[in-house]
Amino acid sequence: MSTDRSGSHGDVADAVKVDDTIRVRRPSKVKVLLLNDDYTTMEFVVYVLETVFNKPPAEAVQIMMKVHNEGRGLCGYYSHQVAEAKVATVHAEARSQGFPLRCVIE
Ligand code: TYC
Repeated sequence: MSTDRSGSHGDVADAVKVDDTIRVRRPSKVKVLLLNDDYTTMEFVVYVLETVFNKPPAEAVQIMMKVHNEGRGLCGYYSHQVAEAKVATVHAEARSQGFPLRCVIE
């Protein structure tokens, strides 16, 4: 059985250009994490979780304590663009208050 559907005009391979470009697929959502340090106050971290990451107060305290005890904790999953903006907001607010708090995308 023939697979040549080009009619009587010869070789399909010569007539058709195949677009075999491999495109990069970035994950649609990324993790945003807070990291522990010895200087940022617990109150400020809870404030950040409530205001930047929209966490209810009890959950904000839980996440803050997890970061404090385990070194890092999940703030949420966001598009890469939103995640970058949240990290920038956290760093700007922390620096404005003199805290070294770090927030990262993973
Ligand atoms: N470890 C800090 C303290 O004892 C509190 C803290 C929690 C700091 C979470 C950063 O992401 C953090 N004051």
